[in-house]
Amino acid sequence: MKIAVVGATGMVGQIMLKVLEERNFPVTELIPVASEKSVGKKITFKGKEFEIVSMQKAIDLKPEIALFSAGGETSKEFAPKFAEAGTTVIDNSSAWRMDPDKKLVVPEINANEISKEDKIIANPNCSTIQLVMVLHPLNQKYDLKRVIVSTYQSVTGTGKNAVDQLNAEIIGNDDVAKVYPYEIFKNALPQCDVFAEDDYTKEELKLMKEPKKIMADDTFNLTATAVRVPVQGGHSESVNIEFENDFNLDEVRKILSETPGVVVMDDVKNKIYPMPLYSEGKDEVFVGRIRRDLSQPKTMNLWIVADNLRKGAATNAVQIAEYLVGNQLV
Ligand code: 2RA
Repeated sequence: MKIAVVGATGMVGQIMLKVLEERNFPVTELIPVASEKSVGKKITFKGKEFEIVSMQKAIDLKPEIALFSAGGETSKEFAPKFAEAGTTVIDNSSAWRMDPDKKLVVPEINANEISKEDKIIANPNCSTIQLVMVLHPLNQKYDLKRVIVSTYQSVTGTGKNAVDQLNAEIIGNDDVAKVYPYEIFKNALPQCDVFAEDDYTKEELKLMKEPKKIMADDTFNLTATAVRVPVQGGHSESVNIEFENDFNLDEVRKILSETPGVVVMDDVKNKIYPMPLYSEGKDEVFVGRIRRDLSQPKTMNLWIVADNLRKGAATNAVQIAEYLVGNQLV
C-alpha cells in the first residue's frame, strides 16, 4: 500500500512514521512530504531510505492513504487535491473536524461511520481524544448530563519550538524564540491556542464541540478550561461528570477497565494514579482518581492522562488507516 505522510518532518509526522513501523502497517511505498526546503532530503523508514517529495509529486503518485499533520491551511488547500486523485486523507488538523460532511473519528467509538465515499477523514484534537475515550463508555451506561474539564497540557502540543523554549528556560537560557506570551518554566498559562468567541480559547472550544460530534450526542453540556503546563510526556485532564443516572464506583472502574484502549490506574492508598511522565510513548488512555463528587449527587471526578502525540494524534490516525484497510475501504 502506498502511504503518504504529509508533514513527515514535524513532531506528529515523525511519530506517525514511528507508529506505522511499530504496528507493521502494510506500507509497500512510503511517500514523505514536507516543505519545499526539505524536498530531496532522505528519511529512513523500516531500514530503507525514502526521499522527501513535493506535495504535487505526492498527489501524482496516487497513494491509497495520506496521513496529514501539516496545519489547517495546508490541509484545506491540498487534502481535496489528494481526494480528487483518489487518495483517502486522514487529517490531524482542525480544518475539517466540524465540517458536517466530514467524519471525525476515534476508532474505538465511531469508526463504523466511515464509508468508501469518505475521502477526507478528520482526526480529533488530542485533548478531545483522551476525553471521549473515557466519556463514551460511561455515557452509554449512565447518560451524561454535564461535564466540566480542566486540562493540563504538555508543551509538545504546541510543537518543537515550545519544547525548545521550555528546555532553554530550565537552564536559564533566555536566548531562544519565545512561542508563548510568557515564561512556561515554573508557570502555568491559562491559554492554549488563541482566544476566540466568548473569551474561550480555540482549544477550549474544540473540547466543547468535538466530543458531541464523535459521540453523536448533543444532549449533555460541556465546558472547558485549557491550561499549558511545563510538561513533555502528555496531556492531563481533571474531569467532573454529572450523569442523569446514578452509578456504582466499582462498576465504573470495571466498565473503564474493560474499554479497549483505556487503562485504569486507581489505587490511591498505594499512590497509583496516571501521570504524563509515565504515559509518554504509550498508546493507552490512563484514568484514575475516580471518586464521587461529594458536593452533588450522580456526579464524579476523575483524572485522565495520555500521550498527546500518540493516541492524541499519530496512533489514532494510524488506527483509522488500519480500519480502512481492514474493512476494504481503500
Ligand atoms: C495543543 N491540542 O495541545 C493542541 C494542538 N496539539 O496545543
